[in-house]
Amino acid sequence: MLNKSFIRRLTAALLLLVLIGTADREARAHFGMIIPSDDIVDRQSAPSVELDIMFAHPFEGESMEMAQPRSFGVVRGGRTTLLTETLRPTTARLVHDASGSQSWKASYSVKRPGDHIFFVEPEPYWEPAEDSYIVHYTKVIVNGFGKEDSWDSEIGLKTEIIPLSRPYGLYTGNLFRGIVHVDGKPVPFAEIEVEYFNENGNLTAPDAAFVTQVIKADDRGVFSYAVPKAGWWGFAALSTDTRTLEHNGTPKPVEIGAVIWIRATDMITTR
Ligand SMILES: [Cu+2]
Repeated sequence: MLNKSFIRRLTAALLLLVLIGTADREARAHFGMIIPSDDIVDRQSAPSVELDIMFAHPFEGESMEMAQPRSFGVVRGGRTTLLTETLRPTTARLVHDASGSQSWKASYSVKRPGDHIFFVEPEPYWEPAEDSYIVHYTKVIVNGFGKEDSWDSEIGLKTEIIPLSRPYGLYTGNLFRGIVHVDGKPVPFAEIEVEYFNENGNLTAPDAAFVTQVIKADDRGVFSYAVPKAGWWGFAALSTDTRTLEHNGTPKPVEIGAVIWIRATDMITTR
């Protein structure tokens, strides 16, 4: 027969496991994602760009439910075109998703030369593990037909990473630099989480610490990161909004993230 103290110790041990499990979940980084089918559109490639929009843990290959975004659009030549109506719901099935989560898809036909800055503003996502809402203002830049005119422009998101390195046509190993803004002003010593989109799930982190790389901006809000592998990389600069949002009648903090996705490509040996 089980005695009481054994049951008490067992309960305590189980509780501890649950707590460790929760802490582990909290530590994992969320990323708003916009992954285009290509970062460069030229005469050889298809003029239509397919964009996958989701909310996920990119390295671990797990997605979260994403409500219909508040806005989705593209800025080209200083003009904003809202494309929210073109979003189609789909189911993200990342490699470690137990079941698929709602995500979004769009296709955009690139007609004119120039830099196309795609952006998405999601609905606030309630994260019970962090007792906080999360809003990731996410962007990606696709170049059209070689005209490099505005990849470094600020498009006026609440919080935004403005690239200081051209964010396409990057080689593996390049140093990517950017500046973090909130309300149009630099954020000194901003914290930036960096994660690789482990799309096929064939990469394993040697330790949990490798999943999300963490860097800090300098006193002017400028950060840099040497990209170690070909593929898509996400940078999320995180701040706490001055506003709060109610959850079940209680005001809760809102984590705002400025997210940018870039792609690194290996050099090609022709012979
Ligand atoms: Cu999550």
